[in-house]
Amino acid sequence: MTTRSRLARLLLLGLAAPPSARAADPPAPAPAPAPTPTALERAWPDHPEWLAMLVDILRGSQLGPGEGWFKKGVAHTRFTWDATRSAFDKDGDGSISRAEFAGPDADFARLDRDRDGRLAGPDFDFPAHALAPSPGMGLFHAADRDGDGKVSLEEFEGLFRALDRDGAGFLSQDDLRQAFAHRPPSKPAPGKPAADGPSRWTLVKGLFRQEIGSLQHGPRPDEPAPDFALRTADGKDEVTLAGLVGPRPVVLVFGNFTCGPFRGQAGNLEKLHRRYKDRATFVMVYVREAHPTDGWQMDGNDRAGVSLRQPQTYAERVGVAQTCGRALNLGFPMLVDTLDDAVGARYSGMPGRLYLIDPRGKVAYQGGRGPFGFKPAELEQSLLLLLRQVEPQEASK
Ligand SMILES: [Ca+2]
Ligand SMILES: [Ca+2]
Ligand SMILES: [Ca+2]
Repeated sequence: MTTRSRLARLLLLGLAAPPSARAADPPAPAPAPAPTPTALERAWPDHPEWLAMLVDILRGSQLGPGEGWFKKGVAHTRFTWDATRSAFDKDGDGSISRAEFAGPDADFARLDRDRDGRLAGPDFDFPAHALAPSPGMGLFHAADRDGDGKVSLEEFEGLFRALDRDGAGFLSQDDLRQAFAHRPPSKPAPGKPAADGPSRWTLVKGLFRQEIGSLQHGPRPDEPAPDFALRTADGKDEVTLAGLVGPRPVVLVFGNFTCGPFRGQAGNLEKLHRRYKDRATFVMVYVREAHPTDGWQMDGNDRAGVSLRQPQTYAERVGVAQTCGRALNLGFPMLVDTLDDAVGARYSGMPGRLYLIDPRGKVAYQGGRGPFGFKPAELEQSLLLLLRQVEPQEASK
């Protein structure tokens, strides 16, 4: 709270005057030094994540990947390539062979992401951010017409028909090349916001309402995962993290309905759950809306029919969580965070984030801040390596 009140004072002073006036102000009788982004950085030399975000917002950033706290709020895992190589590479040749791994075939195959028959550094490289454009992402978004994060057969056929404009009954190379050509996003001129981008005020408000993310950075690997007690979306049960921690690792999924990129991950999350549901416990924590109509509204949400204000009561939040649950149809339980965002703030779970908790109740993997750091495949890698440690050896085959 001290940080917040200090900051509120600085902000009120800083945003009240245009930059030119601030620069020209004499030191007296002005009430306080002008809080330019540089002055803010000087006031907090340890440069916490929220400050990186605030400073970039004040400098006109529209919060793309690699800006604001996305520079700092990256994934942390116990299972880096170096740690994994030390544990498994017995002959010291710089890679892990199938025999050196010794776990189940299916696990080795999932870990060998580049499918060259061994585990090495490139298997531990992930795209710089979760929304990086690619032909596959273009195809996915064109096909997923109902926006539930999964492409059904009907949707795939619908896309085929849409692309087969002349009704030939087949698609040519050029049809697909043109439909999914990589087009770099148009960037606004330096210092100028995008024409349809959010204003600085909208972003500052979203920052301090913790809609665009939590002010804290969340627990890191080997730190105890903070316990919590939350009710399920159907209101029937109260679930504690302490009660979930046991012989099986726990996967915590933070997300909310108005975060389009989170909805787009529903298929990835459900596949992950189906693959490991007998070996790990999955639970979602429903958090504050990222893009309510009274905050940083998104056109994409309006097109998807997801337009709602920030819930003002717990019952209202539960209602939105239930709607989200029906739309995304995930096979694991959903808990709803309290209206004061107690759990989302503590875990830095807004607007979406992934955690892996080990059987001692400690964090094994903390995903990067959503949406750019939300990478189910990256969590899966840490989960597989954790399972190798915690499952009985006789399970190997
Ligand atoms: Ca080796
Ligand atoms: Ca490999
Ligand atoms: Ca769909």
